[in-house]
Amino acid sequence: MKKVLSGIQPSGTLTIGNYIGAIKQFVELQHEHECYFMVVDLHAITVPQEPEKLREQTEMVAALYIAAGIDPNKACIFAQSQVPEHAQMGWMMSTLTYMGELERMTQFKDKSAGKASVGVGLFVYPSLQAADILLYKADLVPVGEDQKQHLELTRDLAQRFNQRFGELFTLPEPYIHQVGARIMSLEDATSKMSKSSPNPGSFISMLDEPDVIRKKLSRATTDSGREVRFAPAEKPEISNLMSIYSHCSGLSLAEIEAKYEGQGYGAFKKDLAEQVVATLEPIQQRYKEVRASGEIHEILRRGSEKARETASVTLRQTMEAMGFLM
Ligand code: ATP
Ligand code: LTN
Repeated sequence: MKKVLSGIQPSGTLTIGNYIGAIKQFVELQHEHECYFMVVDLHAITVPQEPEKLREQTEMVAALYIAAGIDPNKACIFAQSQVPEHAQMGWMMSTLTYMGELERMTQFKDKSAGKASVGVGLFVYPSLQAADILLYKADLVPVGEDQKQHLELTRDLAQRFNQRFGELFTLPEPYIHQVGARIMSLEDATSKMSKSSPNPGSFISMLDEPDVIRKKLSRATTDSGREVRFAPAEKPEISNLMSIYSHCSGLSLAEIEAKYEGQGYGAFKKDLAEQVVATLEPIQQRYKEVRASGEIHEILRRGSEKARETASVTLRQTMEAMGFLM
């Protein structure tokens, strides 16, 4: 059975981009693979977080995993900080990473741009991500397009380790959907939809009320013209909305084009809003039930116990190979 691992930062309320780019794949993969899905709270603090909010958001991400259909009895759901091996392995990986490699990371460049002071944690973020993946010797890592570069670094580090200290790590493969791997902002189709954007009109949160979803989508920018056609270079805004439509409805892009032929953007956007509402409403309902059940802490505790069984063995193998006293 192949091993699957991924994580989402508790840095805000998850967006439909996180759902389409990541969680939807998690749900599909859990049936035939050994899965580990983390809430990467150690990664979230690479930009300032308020302590109370961080706690709340960590529980929220875990509850959204379950509400979206991840079964905690099938997949291991845990918070990264509750498995201390991640921080330890992160240090090992940072000593194998070159400054130049981290300087080239576009996520670092984007998140540090224009900031007066940038934390060191944001810079070494990808080394910790490599540690997350290698601790479980994961084969597949379901992520959105923006994470491809971090996955390439993870493979390079695994290979570097194996060459220097002996074969230990599996080289993980990114698992990225063709459509919807990069959902763009509703206000600016040149930037990625992001949960930590200060501008709520730019994203649809997984917990937005139906009327908020309708309003945000009716205001979403669309390129001039009226033809509903998938052409990302030429019509980035409508193509982005079509990707969301396709994921929520199950229709292919060609089927959507045929359905709205000659109808203009108005009808399309209205139906899109209903598709998104129909996708998120049942998740929101289950989310309320999961939060009310008070079971999240126990699920995360069990998850971290199970994760540590694997992570502690790999950390030991790693440290032994590197020459630490055992
Ligand atoms: P932040 O804005 O706090 O940096 P984010 O919204 O970009 O966060 P992450 O926690 O960094 O989300 O990402 C979690 C997962 O969701 C990753 O696999 C990432 O690739 C995916 N993802 C995030 N945003 C999008 C998007 N707009 N389209 C597709 N996938 C996305
Ligand atoms: N960097 C990822 C989050 C992340 C992750 C991981 C994803 C941290 N560790 C391990 C896959 C596997 C992001 O989404 N920004």
